[in-house]
Amino acid sequence: MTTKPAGTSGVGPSAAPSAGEREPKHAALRAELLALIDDGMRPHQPLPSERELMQRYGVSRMTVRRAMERLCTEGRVYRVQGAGTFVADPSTISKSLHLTSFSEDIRGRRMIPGSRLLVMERTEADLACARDLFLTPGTPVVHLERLRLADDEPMCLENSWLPEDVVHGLLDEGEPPSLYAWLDRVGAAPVHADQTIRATVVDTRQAQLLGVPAHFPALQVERVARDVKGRAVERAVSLYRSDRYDYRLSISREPRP
Ligand code: 16G
Repeated sequence: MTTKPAGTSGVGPSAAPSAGEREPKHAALRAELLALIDDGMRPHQPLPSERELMQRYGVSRMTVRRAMERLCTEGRVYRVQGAGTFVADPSTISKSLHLTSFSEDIRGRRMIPGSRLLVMERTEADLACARDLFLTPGTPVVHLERLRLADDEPMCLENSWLPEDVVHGLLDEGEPPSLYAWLDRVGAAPVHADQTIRATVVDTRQAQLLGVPAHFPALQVERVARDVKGRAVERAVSLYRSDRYDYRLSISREPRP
């Protein structure tokens, strides 16, 4: 572990300017903290407090918060209100309240995201799709069903429906490695989503695809994602293996009036 005395600027050797380019301090601190975690910290072990990190690395509270925020989004640490920040369990992918893609979640865990394409077709919006995507039933939509993999291991079975007029070109181009990166490229990146999370069990087909016994417990997440213009660009139903995923929520009590 590399530290700097309090009061000096920078967070370690990684913060040193290289070839004229200077890494932002929060990015350098994030790298330092990752090294600290990978260097032998155990899941659920507390990280040093904000104040301790400020002193140890000679950085501002804002820098510590930005680095922690990033690690939280990447699922490497989790926060417990009033208790601190803890090392996440690497055998579980923790989804936070940040809008992230599957690829980002998996890369954040230093695994390689992948997909097995099961369905990619033009179809017509059924009632659920029409309701969520604000379309008239029967409007053309593109349906994707993908088995999502991390280091080639099945993690999640994902169905997405997208209005065809938002994603024209997608069917011709073929399955993108990351749907959200593709949407970003065509100016329809999701920036807001409404989600419903429920417990369920998998049926025989889902069990086979996910590599678990039939009736294995799963988390089903329904997401309606909107782009910056407020257009509903995706309705998705993601079925996560319950042994590999959890959701972490940071909640607080509203001050009484
Ligand atoms: C996430 C989204 C899913 C989206 C996918 C895109 C949830 C509950 N679902 O899995 O709606 O289609 O990411 O991932 O988070 P990609 O960009 O890697 O294809």
